[in-house]
Amino acid sequence: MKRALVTGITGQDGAYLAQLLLSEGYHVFGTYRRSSHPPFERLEYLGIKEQIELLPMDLLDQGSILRALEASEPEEVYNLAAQSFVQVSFEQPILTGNVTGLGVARLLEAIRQVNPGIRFYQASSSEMFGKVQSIPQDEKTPFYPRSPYGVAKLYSHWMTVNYREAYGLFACAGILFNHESPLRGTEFVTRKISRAVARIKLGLQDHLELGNLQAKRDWGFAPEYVEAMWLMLQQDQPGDYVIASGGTHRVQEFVEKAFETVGLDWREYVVKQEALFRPAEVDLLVGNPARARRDLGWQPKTSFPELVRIMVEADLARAAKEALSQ
Ligand code: NAP
Ligand code: G4F
Repeated sequence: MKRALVTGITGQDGAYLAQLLLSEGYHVFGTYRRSSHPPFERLEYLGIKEQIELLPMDLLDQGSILRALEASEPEEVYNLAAQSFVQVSFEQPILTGNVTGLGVARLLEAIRQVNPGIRFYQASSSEMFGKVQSIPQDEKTPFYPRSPYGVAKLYSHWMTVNYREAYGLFACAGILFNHESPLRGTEFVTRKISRAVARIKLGLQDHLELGNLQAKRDWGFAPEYVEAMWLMLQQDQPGDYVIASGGTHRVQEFVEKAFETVGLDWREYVVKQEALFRPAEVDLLVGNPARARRDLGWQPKTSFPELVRIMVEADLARAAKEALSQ
């Protein structure tokens, strides 16, 4: 039985990746942070919590990283842990740099010390392209991050490349474009929208406050994107890959489609809120996943309208339960 350690298993991607690894017959270890309330909601939603061996670990604490590696003795480590919310990175840039940037250096050092034969996946981000230097973006596009989060991800990306080149680690960076699902955090724009649409439809909420509706994102479906992470670590050689849908849509299009799904006109409910605009914005992201298609045999399957529908329907089911409990 192969052994994998997933950091950030309590997040959206961690939950879906754990599900995939279990289905591939892995012994799955996952790390969590101490919290005043249990953070395992997503693993419970997928019905897999009991099949995972959970270990306490914080990317800010080197000792806890070493202990998690020693306890799990993994062949593969997937680093999904991060302060991952761009908006918060403007408010907490130092923390974001420490967790999302330096945290990866801590983990790479620990792997080098404990077992340099471990295969390592780093969750790099299309946010590193920021003010994009070409359209579409691929593995050769120069980076120009526009947020403390993007800058931190760029540091951890290059550390991953550097540990591969300097020490021969089997280290891969997946440069993933935005991927969403019913398990997306409610602070990210797609889930904020799908949740609000469902709650408005059922009379639990009367409006939705949003910032920049003109930004364009390349949105895909998260369960498909974690397959690409796994595929990267199954190759003969390590490498870096752009994972994207290849399409791009304005935030406003997501809003329109989501309200359309429940037969409402978005203009009657959406309120523009200046405070939700970012100090520096990423205006346009659209990725070219040709290398992943060629080398990994990976390609996206879920279309943009399907993604919106999946998310709104899941939130309608949640809102119906909420309405019943009131
Ligand atoms: P997410 O839902 O925000 O999950 C982040 C995970 O990191 C959570 O499990 C969180 O734990 C954990 N974490 C936060 N700070 C930590 C710390 N100091 N030590 C240890 N764990 C910590 O993010 P996601 O959407 O699943 O994304 C997974 C990874 O891919 C992240 O690195 C993200 O930056 C990157 N990424 C995401 C996308 C996307 O569109 N989703 C695109 C590109 C890259 P708690 O549950 O305790 O908060
Ligand atoms: O959903 P978002 O917060 O995602 P963002 O900033 O693109 O970051 C996500 O994708 C990255 C990959 O490119 C990941 F690395 C990162 O971890 C995260 O998963 O915002 C999307 C867009 C932005 O342009 C934002 O300004 O939506 C715009 N937006 C407009 N109103 C809003 C809102 N974003 C949020 N979160 N909340 C709003 O009310």
